[in-house]
Amino acid sequence: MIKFYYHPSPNPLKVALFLEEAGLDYETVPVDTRKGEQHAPDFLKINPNAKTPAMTDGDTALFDSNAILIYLAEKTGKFLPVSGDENRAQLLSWLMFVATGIGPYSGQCVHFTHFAPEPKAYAVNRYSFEAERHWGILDAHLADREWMVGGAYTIADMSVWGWARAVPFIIGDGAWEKFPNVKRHLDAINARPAAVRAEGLKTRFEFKQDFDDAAKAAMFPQNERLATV
Ligand SMILES: N[C@@H](CCC(=O)N[C@@H](CS)C(=O)NCC(=O)O)C(=O)O
Repeated sequence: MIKFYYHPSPNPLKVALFLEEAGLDYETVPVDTRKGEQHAPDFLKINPNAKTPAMTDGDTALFDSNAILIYLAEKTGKFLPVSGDENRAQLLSWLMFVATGIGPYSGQCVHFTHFAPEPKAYAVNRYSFEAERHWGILDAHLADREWMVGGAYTIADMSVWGWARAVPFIIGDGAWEKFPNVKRHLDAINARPAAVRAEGLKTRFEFKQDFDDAAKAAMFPQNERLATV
């Protein structure tokens, strides 16, 4: 039985979508990152990086959303072109573009725009510029195609979906006027029953909502050093 370590945020949502699309049997284990559960010793044995998502499949443990998507796609033979297919090279390129560009720049943009202390103008400018640039590349790519790669719905689309849901929070006012093709792609996936079920997972658990000092200490452990500088 697959155990899926989950928090209702962009990277875990990609994996929830795959599990639902593929109809796999799985147990959801909530990891409340605002309570610091990502730092628990038992969780660190599965993901030493102390982030969600993570997964166990029998004796196999794995972490990082895009690694999990590839693993599940290979395990099931779904949503990933076979080795040697030209579309597989394209898919891996776009998947890594989301993993190393869309995700980190969007995450840092949110951090500096919404949570960092002043002064932050330089950091906000850098990360909002890079987040917009990355979403602009995706928007242009989606302008003349329905799905990310090869005319079929794949794990590249699922990976984009995890973050696309948060675009208004990342980019701010007028986000969807800037990225209409990303919005069309998001709406198409949102309309899928598996996406509705993946989004609905959060209603099964009570995650901490307060972003109080304890939550900030759990999620931004670097701030501890500021007190001593
Ligand atoms: N590269 C990782 C990033 C994982 C990540 O940043 N997860 C966030 C949720 S989207 C998290 O668990 N944050 C809690 C923390 O930073 O303490 C992946 O794609 O899985």
